[in-house]
Amino acid sequence: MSEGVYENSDGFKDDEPDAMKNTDIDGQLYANVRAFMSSTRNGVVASVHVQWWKRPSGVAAVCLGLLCVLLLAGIIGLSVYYGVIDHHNSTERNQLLASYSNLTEERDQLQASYSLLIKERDQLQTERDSLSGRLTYLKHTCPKGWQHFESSWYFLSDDTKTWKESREDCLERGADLVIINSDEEQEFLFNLNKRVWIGLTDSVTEGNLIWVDGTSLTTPRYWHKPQPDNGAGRLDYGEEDCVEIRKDQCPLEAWNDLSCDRKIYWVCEKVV
Ligand SMILES: [Ca+2]
Ligand SMILES: [Ca+2]
Ligand SMILES: [Ca+2]
Repeated sequence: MSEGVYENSDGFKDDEPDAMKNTDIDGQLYANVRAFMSSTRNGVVASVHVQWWKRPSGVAAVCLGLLCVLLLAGIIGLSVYYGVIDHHNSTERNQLLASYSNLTEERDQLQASYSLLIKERDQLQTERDSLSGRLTYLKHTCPKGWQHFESSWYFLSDDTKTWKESREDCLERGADLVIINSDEEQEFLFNLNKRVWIGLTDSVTEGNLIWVDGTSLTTPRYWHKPQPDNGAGRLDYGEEDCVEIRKDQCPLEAWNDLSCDRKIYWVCEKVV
């Protein structure tokens, strides 16, 4: 710095004091700046102001200042960083708390629904047991005038009607003329010891015997030979299209086709 000053020393007027000419820039720079400022030699003033940073104390001040700035920037950066992190964590924590609250509410609702379903299940089981008991009771308790055999109820009439009238009576009772499904059922009906109509006819198509539920006659069948003969051509018998169980035959050979207009007893069957 002193060198720069001395390079311009020729610019000083001869009548200026020696002290001013030999000014110790390092020690008294600022004290003499005003004196230089008042000089018309601006080049000297500019040189003094440009070179102050070359002093060690100035460099140290600059470094210290930069260090302070860096430290301040670091502190600010860390503060901002942790502030952002804290804000982020706080937001996540709030979201987790909200989710936890929602899950807790849903869990409580599910528990309430589960309890309600358990209660309804218990009620349905109770109703089922009650209905099952009621059904068992009804299956073993025939209405008045009916007989229970295996899985059906049977009504034996105490008067006589044509086949068609007999079927109408059964239908009014919520049943139909009996359909025979087994040897046991055939024997049960034979043991009633009456001539009775059963639910079998070929009135629609001669020779095509069908039950009242619309099914064709297959096995078993319990004809008394040579039945069915459709009247055997005798005019006094007429057309024989309806089937009876005769009481004077063998239990498993007791069927006979008969004129549907004859009036005999009948048996209704209700499957339970
Ligand atoms: Ca039957
Ligand atoms: Ca016939
Ligand atoms: Ca016959």
